[in-house]
Amino acid sequence: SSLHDFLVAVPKVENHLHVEGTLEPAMLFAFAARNHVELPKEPEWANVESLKARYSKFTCLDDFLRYIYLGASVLVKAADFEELAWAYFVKAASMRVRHVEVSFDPQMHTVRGVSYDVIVEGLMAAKRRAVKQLGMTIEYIACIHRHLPLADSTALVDVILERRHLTDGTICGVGLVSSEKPFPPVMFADLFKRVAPTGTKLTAHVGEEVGPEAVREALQCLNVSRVDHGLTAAQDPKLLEELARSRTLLTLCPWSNVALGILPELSQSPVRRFLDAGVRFSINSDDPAYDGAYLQDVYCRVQDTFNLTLEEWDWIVRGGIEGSWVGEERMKELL
Ligand code: ES4
Ligand code: ZN
Repeated sequence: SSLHDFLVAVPKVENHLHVEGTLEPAMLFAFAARNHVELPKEPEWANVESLKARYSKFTCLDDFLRYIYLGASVLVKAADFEELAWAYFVKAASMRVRHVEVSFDPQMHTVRGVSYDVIVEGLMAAKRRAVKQLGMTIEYIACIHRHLPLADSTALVDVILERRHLTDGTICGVGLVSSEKPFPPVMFADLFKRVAPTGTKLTAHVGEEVGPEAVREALQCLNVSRVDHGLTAAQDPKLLEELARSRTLLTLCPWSNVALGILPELSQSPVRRFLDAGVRFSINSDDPAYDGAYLQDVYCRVQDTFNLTLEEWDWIVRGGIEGSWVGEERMKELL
């Protein structure tokens, strides 16, 4: 369409991107070899092509999570995290992404003996390079894993607070990720209350597989200022009204929803409903190496499916910028 050139050229922000979700199979196998990490023996792990073929058949969030966990097992040294994040930043810059809010999953690595400090060392090195060499801005969001014992998440928050990473610019926000189904937001209310006084930004993955009640619960019990996915909010007109009134950003990942089997096809994404309700949302890639689409692809697929107008895209791109966690000066540059 005529908007294709615009969607390539427009400066972008990405509010919802997991650094572990940018691990391409080729890099996965290379890291496994150099770190002597054993991968599963199943035939789907034979090579890049067989693994990619399996990624194209995810059946649900938990099915995907099994693969991102296995993939992450090859990340061992600070240099691995640096190389992973740097490769993504280079790709993002080529898609005219000017600012990224990068989620990372400390517990995905600490559970297998990689220290929090090693992860952060690598990620911060990549950030310094991207700021200097690519002129991007980057903020990190540390995500708590809902499926692990609460004591494990408490220990993570202890370390983050001890390092003063929420106040020294290392980490900008705290999020909540992994299996949504048996782990309601209220379970993490006390933990979120502990980090809130630092002024850190708060978000949570909700309404991806669970209904609008999970979105309400995250807003009420966790006091999040943003909602990751929030897909099922579309089922609740009153909630949509509240989200529109409070200008809460939903970080939609429409292609991820299709890739994980949460939506049968892209046309089922409630993009139109959110636009009509005046809800602020952005379009994001989530886990592009696993979902098979980077931000530029997602923008184009959404356009091919919904044929949005320039005004509608302006609302979406502007929403991501105005809902982003950057200072006033940087926001003016991005707008
Ligand atoms: C996720 Cl733990 C984790 N990592 C990456 N993407 C996710 N989506 C939901 N949970
Ligand atoms: Zn996500």
